[in-house]
Amino acid sequence: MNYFPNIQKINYEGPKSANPYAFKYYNPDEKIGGKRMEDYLRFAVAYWHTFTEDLSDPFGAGTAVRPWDKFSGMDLAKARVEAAFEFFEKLGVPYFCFHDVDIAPEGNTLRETNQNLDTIVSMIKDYMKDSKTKLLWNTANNFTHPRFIHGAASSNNADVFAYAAAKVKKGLEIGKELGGENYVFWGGREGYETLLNTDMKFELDNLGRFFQMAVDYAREIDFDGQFLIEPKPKEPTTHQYDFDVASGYAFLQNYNLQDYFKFNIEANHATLAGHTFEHELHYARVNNILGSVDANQGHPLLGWDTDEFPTDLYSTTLAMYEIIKNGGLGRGGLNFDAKVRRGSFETEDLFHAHIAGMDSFAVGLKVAQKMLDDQVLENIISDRYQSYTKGIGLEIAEGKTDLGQLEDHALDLTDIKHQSGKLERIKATINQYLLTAYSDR
Ligand code: XUL
Ligand code: CO
Repeated sequence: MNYFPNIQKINYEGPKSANPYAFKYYNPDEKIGGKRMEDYLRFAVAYWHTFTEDLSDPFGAGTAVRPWDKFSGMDLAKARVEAAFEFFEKLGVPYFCFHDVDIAPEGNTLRETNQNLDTIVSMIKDYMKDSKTKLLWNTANNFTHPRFIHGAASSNNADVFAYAAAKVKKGLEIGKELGGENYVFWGGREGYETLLNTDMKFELDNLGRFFQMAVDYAREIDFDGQFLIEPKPKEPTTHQYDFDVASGYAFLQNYNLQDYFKFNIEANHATLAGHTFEHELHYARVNNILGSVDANQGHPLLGWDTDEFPTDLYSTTLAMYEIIKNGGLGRGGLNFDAKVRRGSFETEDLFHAHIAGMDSFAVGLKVAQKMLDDQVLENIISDRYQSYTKGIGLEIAEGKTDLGQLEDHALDLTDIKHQSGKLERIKATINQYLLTAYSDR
């Protein structure tokens, strides 16, 4: 069956193309920094936003018009698989991601749910044989169903802890079956609403035990996907335990799990935490725990997770700067955890949205690489810290000083010289790089 009959394969046509169904900047075979763009960016389509999402919001019903809407139950799940692989093929995307509930309907028992999953997973596996699109990661949805009302691994109810653990067990088996490169934990309900009825220490200990069991089971079944924690500070719970990368890293270290996990960093989650996207990427990079990225953007005027497709070139440039400095994302990728707006309800909008996102990150990659080649920020930063390259500064940096020695240095200091941070000049330079990266065409 042909779900997108009016759309042919999306090709690169260059910045002057007026064809809405062409890439203007994403050129998979173009080499940037010695690597093919496709291999650098490792884009993934998020099953939930592209094939399951109906675009409903808290005030209104879904608006999405999708050619698979006429089906229901397992027929719908199968139609979505067919549509998904046609979409991947036409977009030429190397990866996809899903939650268990995205690909198959839940049954009355977990046993039934797992049977549904088995049917769809074997169908996906068949489709993957003839497709270049691979599984970037899968995950268990331990947040939507009402059973997770008080959390999953952090629930006060032991039956729910067991249910969530069983779903992760199945998820790891599916990840292994489909050759998933990573396995994600986003703790949707792993947090709390009020301390008035919460034993935080016990919930955190349980969360630690839960992750340890997942690590042990992956080892038992020989699943070698990279484990990723996806931090988010709030929504749906008021206080999420994995608030941001720094708090997630502290948690992992507390429970001796730091060797088994990296982080899946989502732009909109970063801004919800009061950080920039690049802050989270940078923090993870310098601690060697940058695993993968959920590529989207929030709305600057709205304080929740709007999951918009990334189109802000300034942000994609600074994000790609971090990713290049990280030496790429390894087994990770750029997953479009992004949904079209409620008003963009036509099927074709799914293509426009992904083209926009892929082009935006391609621009980011190219501009960031040029800036790195010219050592723009590196020179600014090394100049800014030059006081640590000689004299007392060098001794501090080499760990050779103590408070007494520093007091000797400081007691009679009267003339401390500063240099300007030059932020405006730096931003003007970045604008120049952004505007000239394609001027040679
Ligand atoms: C929710 C979110 C999830 C995770 C996977 O904000 O980002 O879709 O990416 O569970
Ligand atoms: Co996400």
